[in-house]
Amino acid sequence: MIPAWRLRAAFARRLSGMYGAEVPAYTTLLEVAGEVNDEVARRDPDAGRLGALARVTAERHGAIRVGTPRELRQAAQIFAALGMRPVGFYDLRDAAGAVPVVSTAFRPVEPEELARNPFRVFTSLLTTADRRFFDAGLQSRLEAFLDRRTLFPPELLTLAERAERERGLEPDEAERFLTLAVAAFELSPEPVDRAWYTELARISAVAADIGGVTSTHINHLTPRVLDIDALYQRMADRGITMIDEIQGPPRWDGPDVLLRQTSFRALDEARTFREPDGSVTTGALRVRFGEVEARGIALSPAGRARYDALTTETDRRLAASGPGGPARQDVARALWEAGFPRSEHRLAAEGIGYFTYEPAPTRPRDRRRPPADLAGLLAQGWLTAHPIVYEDFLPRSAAGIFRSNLTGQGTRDAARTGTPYDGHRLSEAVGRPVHDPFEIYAAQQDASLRHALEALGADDALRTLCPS
Ligand code: OOG
Ligand code: NI
Repeated sequence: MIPAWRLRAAFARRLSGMYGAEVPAYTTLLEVAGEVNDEVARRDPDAGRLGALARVTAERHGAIRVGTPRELRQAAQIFAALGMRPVGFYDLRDAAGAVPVVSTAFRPVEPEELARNPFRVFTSLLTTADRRFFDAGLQSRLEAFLDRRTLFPPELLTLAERAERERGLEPDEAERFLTLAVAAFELSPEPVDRAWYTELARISAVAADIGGVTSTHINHLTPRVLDIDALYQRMADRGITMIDEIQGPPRWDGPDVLLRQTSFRALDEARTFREPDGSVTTGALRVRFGEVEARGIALSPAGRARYDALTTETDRRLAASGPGGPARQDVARALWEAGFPRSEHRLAAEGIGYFTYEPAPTRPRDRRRPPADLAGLLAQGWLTAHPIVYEDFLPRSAAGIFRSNLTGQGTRDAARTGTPYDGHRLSEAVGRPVHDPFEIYAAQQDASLRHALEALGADDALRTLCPS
């Protein structure tokens, strides 16, 4: 029996092989990411602090987009076979350069599963009922088109159900499952209906990418790198233009938190089109791109609020200084130096970041009793804190990644109201609970803290820090 995590690791590997064969710039990205990771591992004895090098080297995320709740449920079934569950709700319809989708990310949830292989897939659902984008007539033609297509063959879904039920597959079934699953995310050679695709592209390139064709595809695959600034420079040296900025927190000498990402734009790929007169022609579409990311420490809601406030203040200062002013990174760095905890220790003590806790190996041996607050427990050497890696995404960065790959602004009627969507409604669409990422990190942190305090016999701290 091949367990879910081996299926997941094999799926990520095969998808990466397929993508590299079809998108050469992705192969360059992997080479450069590998070089940079090896260099960081050689120079920095702490390189493995946010994930063992073996995990980081194999680590990827991908992204897909689907059109209907039915398709989303089927995708969820395939990911369930791989031990991946929906986590987080992202609404990208309101961000600058809005796109008509709501999203979640399928990923492993348990720490041991993440350590084995953390493969995740950012998955977006087209919001066909959103009147800001689609009028009633277009909505019904779009939904009719989507209802007629089959993204995932029945055999694939049957194998996925079995894999989920039995927590794995026999080797020959696993082979069949993986072959079908990778094929379902390849770019289809099927001719694209020119008139239909163009009609949707006038509204949004994302709407056309999802609803203008009869299949789905992985639109990017993202390796993880330990020094994203070095990678950015080296890609430029190799002649591959990345988007203007690295998204997310600035580079600074405090702790790495959340997620920093950058991408190269989608490149022209030859496609066949069916023209309105019925003839088949060749042309090009830009739908697949490449991205790379550096991951940092997961932040608590308080930490996230601090991050959001710093981002807003960075925007405000940049807007105030106008064109030709300082670079975003420099403005952000100055603000971070003044307004964000500069050490892991302070991130933990202030409840800004998530950590797992253990009794310190060299804790005080005198008769002192452990204090009842986290700052004291850390400062006096009772506990050690190990950072929990951020395993999720950032809506603003995601919108930036979408936007950088759109041609044209599209059209959106801001005067109309959108269909309300939240994590709960998305759970109904997926047919499975969409997990709250904060709850996952907090549960891991709290369990480790309780365990550590019990081992120390720190009763006062247990009562204040772990009330049950
Ligand atoms: C997904 C974009 C979001 C990320 O890393 O934030 C994303 C898409 O383009 O479909 O992958
Ligand atoms: Ni991405």
